[in-house]
Parts: sequence; structure tokens; C-alpha cells
Amino acid sequence: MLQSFNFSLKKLSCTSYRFAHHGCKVLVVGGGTGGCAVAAKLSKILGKDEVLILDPSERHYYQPLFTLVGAGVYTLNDSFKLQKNVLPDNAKWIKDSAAEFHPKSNQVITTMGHKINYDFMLLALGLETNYDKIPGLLEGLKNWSGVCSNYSDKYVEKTFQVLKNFESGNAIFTYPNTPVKCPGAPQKICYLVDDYLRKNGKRQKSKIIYNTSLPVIFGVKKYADALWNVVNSRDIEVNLRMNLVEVRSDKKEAVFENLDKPGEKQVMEYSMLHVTPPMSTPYALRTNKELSNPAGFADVDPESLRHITFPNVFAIGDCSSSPNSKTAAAAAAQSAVVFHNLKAVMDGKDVHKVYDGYASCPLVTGYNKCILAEFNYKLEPLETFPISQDKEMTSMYLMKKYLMPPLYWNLMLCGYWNGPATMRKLLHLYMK
Ligand code: FAD
Ligand code: UQ1
Repeated sequence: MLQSFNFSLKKLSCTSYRFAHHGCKVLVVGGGTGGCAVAAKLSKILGKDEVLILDPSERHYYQPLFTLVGAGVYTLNDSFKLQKNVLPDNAKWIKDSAAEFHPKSNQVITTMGHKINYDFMLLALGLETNYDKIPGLLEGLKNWSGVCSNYSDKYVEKTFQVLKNFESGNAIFTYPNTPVKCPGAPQKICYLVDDYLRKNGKRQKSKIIYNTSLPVIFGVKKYADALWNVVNSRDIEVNLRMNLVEVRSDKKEAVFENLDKPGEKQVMEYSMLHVTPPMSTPYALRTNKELSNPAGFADVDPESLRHITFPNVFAIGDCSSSPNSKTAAAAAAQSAVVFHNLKAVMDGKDVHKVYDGYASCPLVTGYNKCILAEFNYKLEPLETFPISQDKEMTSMYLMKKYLMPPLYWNLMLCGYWNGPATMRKLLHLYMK
């Protein structure tokens, strides 16, 4: 099957036509965290212009910094670099987006109408934020009404403005009824706000409420236990199975539905409302029934990350159906698996690298403390450091603040960071 498209339109680029026709060995759709990391690895072995990256975004954001931007520790400017300076030199970037996938004919059609043929494809489109799905939310985010959100470059700076102006009342934090990227981030900002209000003498006049659609505070018991201690000791109210359905920013009211009692709604007044919006994979992927599962995620084998139906297609990161927690740390671990398995398929061999579901979430619990959650598919802790990581630690906060950004830009995006598995093995060996 693979041979039939080897001769085809490989490397052919006819840009003199109104609608260009490109060909490549590997098409990477999405040049964010996962796409860029794998493109860097592949373009090193395949050489110039064999890897084509399709991504419309001018900027590459290091999204994990958004939590600290919202808390006023960093600025938005600290969180991005220009895409052209980040994508690998050996790869070719097409600044456009995928509009249609035709996996049976190994072709993608872009929004501008160009056609791209590939031998192999990596789906790395991430998750998109759907702020428009909650009535009144966009209006609240756009006006001066105490509504903010760390989940978008458009609104993340507003979080700290709202916080600085907060005097008294309810500060409410939400978690939607959809899969999200970095499931810890909706509560990290809640802890940072608690810490900020204490340091500024406003905590007595405020009530902090975390309303989550989930039935648990965190999916891994070890860290959930630690987080219940955090919320109880800080007087933070947690309401499970509470889903934000409407924002009435003129009255500063948020409407929630109780997911266990259909039809039951609760209206809460707020001074600050931090919203984690509903999310989905991008339209072109989720509406393509050949590539996506019923939930809209690229339908891959959770161990090899290879597509279930199309052997020349792989997926990485937030858009993949693999049931791991959607984080950059997970994409780092997946990048090595995708690279080795993709290379094996190119060489006519079997795939043998296995992804164990590793994900990590630095649960920032204040301006100098953090619980570093690390776990696998089975939701068992898989900790890098030979200490029990369910404690709030300054060292983990410093790692999140100072070590992770350069690691991301200089190692991960250049294809040199596959997650901490090797470090974990060495540290645990040394301690024995
Ligand atoms: P992305 O990095 O989002 O990249 C997707 C790319 O696809 C984008 O460049 C986009 O432009 C492109 N794209 C979209 N649609 C199309 C299309 N149709 N055609 C072509 N290209 C397209 N992770 C951690 O590990 N630790 C953390 O502490 C952490 N904190 C976070 C805090 C916040 C507030 C947020 C928002 C995220 C956080 N994350 C964290 C999660 C992490 O950022 C994501 O899991 C990671 O970026 C996923 O990588 P990705 O490649 O799948 O998607
Ligand atoms: C990680 O690998 C990673 O990806 C680059 C992150 O995203 C920014 C993280 O937040 C974390 C914690 C890791 C894991 C790294 C170590 C050293 C435990």
C-alpha cells in the first residue's frame, strides 16, 4: 500500500498555479508542542524539505506558562516565540490550516484551497477552546466584568488585572464538561488567587469556590488526597459535578447546572469568575469520521499511537484518542514513541515502541509551592524524583518557573526531550 504513493507527488510544489499542489514524505498537521518536537526529530534524519508542517499560527505559545501569566508572575510576551524561529530549519512550513482530510488518497486540502499529498502524516492539531458555547461568556470576557480565563492568549492577561482589582466577594473557578488540556490548570489559578488575596489582606473579605464538572478533584488518588488537604486547609469550597452553563455579566452572575440532577440550576454571584472553557479537537479533524473516533479525537492505538485504520498516519498530543491526561509532558513522552514507530513503518518494519500513558501536571498551589503529579495510563503515580511527590514543594515550583521554559524551547522543540523517563530510572537506581 505504501509503495503506491512513493512515486507520486513527493516534493512536487507547483506554486505558479492559483492553488498550489505540494508533496512531501511526512506531513505534520499542527506545529505546536507535539508536532514541532516530532518534526525536529524527523527532519534531522530525512533531510531538507522532506517534512512539511502545516500550521496557520504566527506565534508558538508555551501554554504551560499561561498559569503564571494569569497570576502576574510572567507576561504574555514571555510565553511565545515566532513560529518561524521555532520550527526546524530542515522542515518546510506552510502557513495555512487543514480544512479537509482525505486519508484514503493521502491528501489534505487547506483552507486556502491548496492540496498536499503525503506518504506519512502526523496529526498534531491540539484542542481548541470553545468560549462561544457558553451563553454570555464571550461578552463577559470582552467587557470589564471580572470574567477571565487563562486558557487563551486573548484573555490570560485579564486574569491578573481582575485579581489586582478584586476587593471582596466570590472568586469562582470553573471546569467544563468536556476533555481539557492540562486538567490541573483550572485549580492551579484558584490556589494562586487564594495566596495572592492572603498576601494582600483581602482573603477575609472573599469566598473562593472551585466548581468542577468532574466527580473528583483529581484523577489520581494520591494527589487527590493531597489536594483535598490543600482546599480544606485554605478554606476553599469545592463543588463537584457543577457545570457552568451561562454567564450574566451585567448582573455578575454565573449559572451552573448540577450534572447529577438534570434540570437543577444554581445561580452564583461573583466578583471574579475564572472560566475554563469547553474544548474540542479542531473542526476539520472532529468532523472527519475516517480519522476520528465518536468523540472527535484521532483514533489511534494507545500504545503505538498509530492510527487504527490508516497505517501511515500517527497522532500526538491533545488531539489523540489515547486516554492520557492532555499535557505537554505527555506529548514529550509520546514524541519518542511516535518518532521510532513512524521510522519503523517507513523502513518497512513493525512498530515496537510503547507509550505507557505518562503525563505530568505541576499543580502549583501558591506563589512558591507546587505538587508535581506524575502518572501513567493506570492512574498510578510514576514519579521522577525519589521522594514522595504528593507534598507541596518550593523546589517543584522553581522547576516549573525557571527550568521548564528553557527545557521546552531549547530541548523539547528541538527534538531532544522525551520526558523524564531516563532521569527517573537513573535517580531511582542511584537512590537504591
Ligand atoms: P498545541 O501545542 O496546542 O498545538 C496545536 C497546533 O495545531 C497549534 O499550533 C495550532 O495552530 C495548530 N492547528 C490547529 N488547528 C489546525 C488545523 N486545522 N490545521 C493545521 N494546524 C492546526 N502541559 C504541561 O505539561 N504542564 C503544564 O503545566 C501545563 N499547563 C497548561 C496550562 C494552560 C493554561 C494550558 C492552556 C495548557 C497547559 N498545558 C500544560 C498543556 C499543554 O500546553 C498542551 O497539552 C500541549 O501544548 C499540547 O500540545 P499539542 O501539540 O497537542 O497542541
Ligand atoms: C515535562 O516533561 C514537560 O514537558 C516539557 C512539562 O511541560 C512543560 C512539565 O510541566 C513537566 C513537569 C515535565 C516533566 C519533567 C520533569 C523534569 C519531571
